[in-house]
Amino acid sequence: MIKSVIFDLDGVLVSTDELHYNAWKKLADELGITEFTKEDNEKQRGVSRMESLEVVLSKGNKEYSEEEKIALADRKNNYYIEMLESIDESVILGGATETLKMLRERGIKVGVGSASKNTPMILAKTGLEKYIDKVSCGLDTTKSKPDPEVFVIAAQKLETPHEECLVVEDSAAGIVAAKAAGMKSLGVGPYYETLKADYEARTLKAVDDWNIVLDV
Ligand code: B16
Ligand code: MG
Repeated sequence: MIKSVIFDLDGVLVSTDELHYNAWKKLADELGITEFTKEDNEKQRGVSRMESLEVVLSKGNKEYSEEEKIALADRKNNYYIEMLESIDESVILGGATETLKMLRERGIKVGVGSASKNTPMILAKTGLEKYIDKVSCGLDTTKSKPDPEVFVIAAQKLETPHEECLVVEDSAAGIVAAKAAGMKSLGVGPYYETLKADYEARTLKAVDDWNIVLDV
């Protein structure tokens, strides 16, 4: 039986992907990269900030040093944080709050396992933090998904054996990471049918039977 559920953040509990896109687009425009599109933004789903920067730079033809790349990623993050200042509960995805409340009522622990270093700010701004027991995010990790590190740290904090953890993810890299950690997975989001998760649903609201997913 599942004792802890570990949620990815962006694309699962909240929809901040549009803000990420706008911040990267602003940086791309400043660098004279006009080819960066929403389609490229899909490749940034669930991947780290530095890997996301590479997606943007691959659309231009200039080489940057490591130092310059760090400065560019910082610049984008400042734009993103500025945008995060004005978010509220309206960015919470359908069914997320209800699902977190339902898990609480069932006595199941709730964790977050996200690549984002801005996780604490997003959880505070949306008010979701009151439903979360433990957070593992980009501030805790040295490796990004598909490495299982972020979920392994979440399970440690939740004090739950891996086989009793369920990971909820919207990215293929996240599902690979969950499997590598020996955890069950639920794939959601626009690509849920292609993620190869143990269970799948378009959104958290669309999960048919939580008893099956939670192995009750
Ligand atoms: P930050 P998740 C991921 O969040 C985003 O999907 C991805 O687009 C972003 O690059 C990554 O966080 C890092 O975010 O720049 O805020 O540290 O899906 O893992 O919750
Ligand atoms: Mg995600």
